[in-house]
Amino acid sequence: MIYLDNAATSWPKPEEVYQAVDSCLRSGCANPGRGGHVMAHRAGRILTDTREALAGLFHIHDPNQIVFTSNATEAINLALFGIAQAGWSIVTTAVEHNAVARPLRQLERSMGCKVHIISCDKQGRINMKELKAVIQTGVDLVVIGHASNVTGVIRPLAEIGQLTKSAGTLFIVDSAQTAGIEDIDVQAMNIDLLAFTGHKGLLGVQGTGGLYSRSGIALRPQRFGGTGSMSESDVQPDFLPDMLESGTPNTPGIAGLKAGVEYIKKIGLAAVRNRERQLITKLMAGLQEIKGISLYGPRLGEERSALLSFTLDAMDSGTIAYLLDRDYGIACRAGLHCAPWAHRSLHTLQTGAVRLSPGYFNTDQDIDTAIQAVAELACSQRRY
Ligand code: ALA
Repeated sequence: MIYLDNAATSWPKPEEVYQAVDSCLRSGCANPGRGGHVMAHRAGRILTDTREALAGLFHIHDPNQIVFTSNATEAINLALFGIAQAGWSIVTTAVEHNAVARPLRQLERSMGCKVHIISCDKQGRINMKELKAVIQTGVDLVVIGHASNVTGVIRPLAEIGQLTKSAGTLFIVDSAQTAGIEDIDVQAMNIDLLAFTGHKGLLGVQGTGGLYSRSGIALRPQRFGGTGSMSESDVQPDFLPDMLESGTPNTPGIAGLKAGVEYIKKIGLAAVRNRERQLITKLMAGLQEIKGISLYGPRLGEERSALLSFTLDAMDSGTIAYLLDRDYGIACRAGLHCAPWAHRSLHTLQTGAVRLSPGYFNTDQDIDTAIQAVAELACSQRRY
């Protein structure tokens, strides 16, 4: 199998991740914070160490400002529903994933919030003039993805964070496509809330993720219950991380996440990113020579994350993905990628697109094979 669906979930994982999950389950997976015995302490240590590893990666001073969630979607929900007040003005962009779009639509319905959607160009780049002007009108919150899961465009977080900081606006970042690949510095970028997932660039397993909130931001819990702390009280603790982490956590998954973060730190974020950039550049260069192909997102030579979406003239995107899988053993994702706003901006809402997303472990040969496969499908497309 040639796996080119890393934007959906990364695969394979480093050997260390498999071993960490296995070892946790076999020898250390008691309930963290819910017992005085050595195995419970060992499990608690896994959570603490993982928080510290993540804090180092994102330049977070206090690891307890990170709470674990089951994915980026849960983290974004916790951030938005935990902070928004009735009637708030919220700004986002026209290429966001449904993980942002749907909670915002719900906030419009349930809390009368007003959502302003900033336009993007054909590459998916934000209209920064419009964003600046809207922020200056005095909005409450800006929420954007670091990179689009459809176009691969990377957003200028530092510049946006400067605008929100100057205006006193809260800034939430969805880093689902970038954590573990792009540099993220919550201090330098003035990020107030950072949602991340564990199973993509961080090379961990599904069911892991988290939310960082800047010290001083009081999020309303969206889930209440046991935390292992203050068990004498039937009132939710008011301190982090316990306040937002009720219920037994995914300790084996978090052990895998720690191993993934440590692996990335060992290789170096820049080395991971550079390798992924090489692969996506090679893929783009090859695909753009194919007659009848339309490529979306930044052009060759422009910065993009390691994914690209394309369509072939007169060939359904689902059929392309099916044939890539069946005839060439290539795994990719076709359709709308849970991002109808992005496809509306690209005018691919009716057709969808095929997305190829290499990861750190892909080889040059994988990319050559993918280019050849798409070229053959393009030649044969009249048959379908
Ligand atoms: N959000 C993931 C994707 O884009 C699942 O495929």
